[in-house]
Amino acid sequence: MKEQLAQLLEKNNLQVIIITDGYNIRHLSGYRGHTGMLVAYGDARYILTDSRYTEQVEIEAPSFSCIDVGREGYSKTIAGLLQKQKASVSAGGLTLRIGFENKEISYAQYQAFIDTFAKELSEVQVELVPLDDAVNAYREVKTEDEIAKLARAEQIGDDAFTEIVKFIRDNWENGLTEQRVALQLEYEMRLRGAEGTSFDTIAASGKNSSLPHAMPQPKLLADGDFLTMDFGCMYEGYCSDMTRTIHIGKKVDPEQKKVYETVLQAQLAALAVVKPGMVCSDVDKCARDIIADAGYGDYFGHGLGHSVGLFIHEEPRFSMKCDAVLKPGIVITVEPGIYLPGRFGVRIEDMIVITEDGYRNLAASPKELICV
Ligand SMILES: [Mn+2]
Repeated sequence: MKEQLAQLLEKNNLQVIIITDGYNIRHLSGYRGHTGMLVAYGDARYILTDSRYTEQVEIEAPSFSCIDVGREGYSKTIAGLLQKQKASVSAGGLTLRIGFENKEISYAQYQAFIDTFAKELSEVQVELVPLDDAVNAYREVKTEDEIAKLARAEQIGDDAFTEIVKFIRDNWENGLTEQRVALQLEYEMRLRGAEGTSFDTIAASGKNSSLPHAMPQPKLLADGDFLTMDFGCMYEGYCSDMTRTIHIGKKVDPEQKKVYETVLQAQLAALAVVKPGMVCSDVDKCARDIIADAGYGDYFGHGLGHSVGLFIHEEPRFSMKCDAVLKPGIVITVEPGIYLPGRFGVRIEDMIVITEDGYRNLAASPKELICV
């Protein structure tokens, strides 16, 4: 199959493409530094960066030529490269169509492109062409190698969860804060080879658990609390994501039990319909209907899930408005929740990979309610 950059140039009828999104640069070239731009035209492939990263580019993206933009800056360096390209297109009286990542670059950077190209390439017509999601689309279906890294990242999360349950069981009665739980989770993941977290770790107990994206507080875990832990790590640049809600103390009140069971049934029902060909919004609806039927429809506001890869939130998503169709190789979360304001919340999340005939769950941690 043709190289993705060549496809992007051809499909979008571009003479030049400028990639500014760090994850897309990594995907297309291998370069992991987040400072730089990728520029491609014809057979030319460049990574532009500054002196801090030039050696890294040579190691990670050996098939690209590295240019240190130095004091000249990005726009002028690109204009300099395009002088050659200009000669070949202007002969035919064409417009130089330059694809750029309109959803990613800043207004200031866009303005710098416009001004610099107008000045430095004044003899040709330059057209900046927004790429929208054209590059991201290539990241939706993961390769075997990417799936292996995502699976390893999720496994590190599973192992950290096993450890954290023991840690909480042994320590909560002597005083354990949400912040301490978050720290311990991160420590356990790092200990197992994680490069870092894939997002800010959530450890939310009692009333705080009704906030889907709560920040860990110096609040002590208390008897009767639900504790929601949503966490993930980076492994070789790939993210993991999982959530488990456990109960502090042995006495679960009937409504806590009902909410937990409803979220679990919603998650299992969604998983049961997941396979290639399913429309994402239909999978979301499957979980949402169960939560609504139990009377909690107003308390599940977010989407059912999101894809995961180099970045923690990718497309497609399990949401009411996503009409994408599932394909083998998509790695996506399934994470219904119910959040009762001022009271408590529950979320259960697995990360799965779509296979030829269904899915494989990359998370292995138990989902029956754990009471510590
Ligand atoms: Mn998630």
